[in-house]
Order: sequence, then structure tokens, then C-alpha cells
Amino acid sequence: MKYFTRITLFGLMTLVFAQSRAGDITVQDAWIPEAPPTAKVLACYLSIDNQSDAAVMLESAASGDFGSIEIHASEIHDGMMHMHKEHHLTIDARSSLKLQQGGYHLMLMNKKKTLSAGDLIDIELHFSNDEVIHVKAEVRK
Ligand SMILES: [Cu+2]
Repeated sequence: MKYFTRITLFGLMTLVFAQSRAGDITVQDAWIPEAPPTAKVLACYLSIDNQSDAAVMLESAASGDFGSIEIHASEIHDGMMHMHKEHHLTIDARSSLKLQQGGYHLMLMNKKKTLSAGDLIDIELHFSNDEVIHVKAEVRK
């Protein structure tokens, strides 16, 4: 029991530490549009703010609730929406980048459980400066 508490406390401290150390990079308003239960792939939107003096790249993302996560960009070609994979997204120094419908998004692949509105999904974001930021993305209607 004591061991378990210690692990939990350590986990919390690590999280707090990661977030405070990541002070220059903040991630806000992470959300996932609710999709039909049969959908295996979902999008995730969020905004990333980089208050440091150097550009930083979002290089990858992961979640225990999905097999993998890709970084995608959407664009309209001949009136049709297409998307393609990006290797990374650059957030310039002292600026922010918004992942939103019709633009950049995280593509959550191979869903492992049923998601419904109100659920909070843990996603970790890996940046080029070795920072890892944990976010809870809310599933919304
Ligand atoms: Cu996509």
C-alpha cells in the first residue's frame, strides 16, 4: 500500500514537473469530436502555444486508448477534402498553432475502447526539445 502511494505520488510529481518545466510550451483546449461507435479513427484538435525564444516541433503523439496517432493536414482539392500525414508540426518562437477542423489535426488510429461525449482521453505529445506534455482531450458531441 505504501509502495503504491509512493508510486502514485511520484507519478503526480513527474506530471507537475513536466508541466512546469514545459512552461514555455502549453497545450490547451484538446478535444475529440464524438464519432459513431463503429468509427476506428477519430480526429483530435488542440492549440499549442510556444512562449520560448526558439521554434519547437511537435514530433509525435501517443495514447493508451489508440494503436497509434499520426499528425495530419487537411486540404481541399477539386472540392474534396483530403488529408495527408506530416512528419512534424513547427510552432515558431513566441507564437501558437491551432489544430482545427479543416486544417491540422491528430489522427487517432485503431481505437481500443468505445468513447462517448464527456470522456477524457490521455494523450502525450512529444516535442523536439525532448519535452513531453500530457493532455486530457475531451470527447465532445
Ligand atoms: Cu486525418
